[in-house]
This record gives sequence, C-alpha cells and structure tokens, in this order.
Amino acid sequence: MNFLNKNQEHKNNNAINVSKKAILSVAVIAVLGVTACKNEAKQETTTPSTEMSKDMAFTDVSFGVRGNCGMCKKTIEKAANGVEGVAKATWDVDKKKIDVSFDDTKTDVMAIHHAIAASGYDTEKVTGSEVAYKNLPDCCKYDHSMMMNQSGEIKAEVH
Ligand SMILES: [Cu+2]
Repeated sequence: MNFLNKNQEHKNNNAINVSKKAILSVAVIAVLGVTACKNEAKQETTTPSTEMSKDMAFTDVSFGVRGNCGMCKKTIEKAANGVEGVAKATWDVDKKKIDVSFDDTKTDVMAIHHAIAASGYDTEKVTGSEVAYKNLPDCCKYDHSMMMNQSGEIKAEVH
C-alpha cells in the first residue's frame, strides 16, 4: 500500500514535471516566435518603406545636353539643381548627357530642360538661350551641331 502510494505520487510528480516542462517550452517557443516576428516586422517596415518612398518621390531621367568642358558641367548642373525638386544632376562631358533625379510632385522634365537652356546650353528638347550662350567663357562656346547622347566610347572606336 505504502509502496503503491509512493509510486503513484512519483507518477503524479512526473506528470506534473512533464506538463510543466511542456508549458515552459511552449512559452519559450511563443516568446521566441514573438521576438522573431517583431524583428521581421521591424525589418519589413524600416527597409522597404524607405526604398518605396524614394522610388515614389524621385524620378530618374537622362537626356542630351551640349557642352564642352568642366566649366560647362558646373553651369549645366547648377542650372538643373536650381530647379526646385531636383535632388541630383550629373552631366557627363563625354556623353553630352545629363542624369537627373527629381521629385515629380514638385517639378517636371520640361522645367529642367528650360532651366538648362536658360543657362545657355542646348538640350534635346530646348535650344539654349542665345544671350546666355554669348556670355559663356570662350572655352564653353560649344558647337551647336554637336552630337548629344553619345555613347562616350566614340573616341576609342577607329573606323
Ligand atoms: Cu565649358
């Protein structure tokens, strides 16, 4: 009787221990799961949202702009950057091409063309201001028949 009782007690204790362990491990898994979800959720909300807002806010365009040298580059880029909403403007002296990143809720491509033309430089769509052209330094008085949107590799090609 005594032995049976003890055995029974032991079994009960074992059962309690097992269920306690089970509850504990479930709790641990649950906590781990929650933290893992939190981490994932954080990553999901932080990383793509900034990328998305960037993608949504800025439009990238490239178009041809005539010019000769580093001074032209400064003038052209300054003109493009002067347009409200333009985030970045990079003119390539070899390619005769500008890459512009702008907020399309604040400006549009034609406004950028006009700003560059006003500084004296021809773009694909707008002829540069003659008055501004005359005021450019001599080295910057580019050829109006110059090719725009060059590959930048023409110099290297020999035919
Ligand atoms: Cu120049």
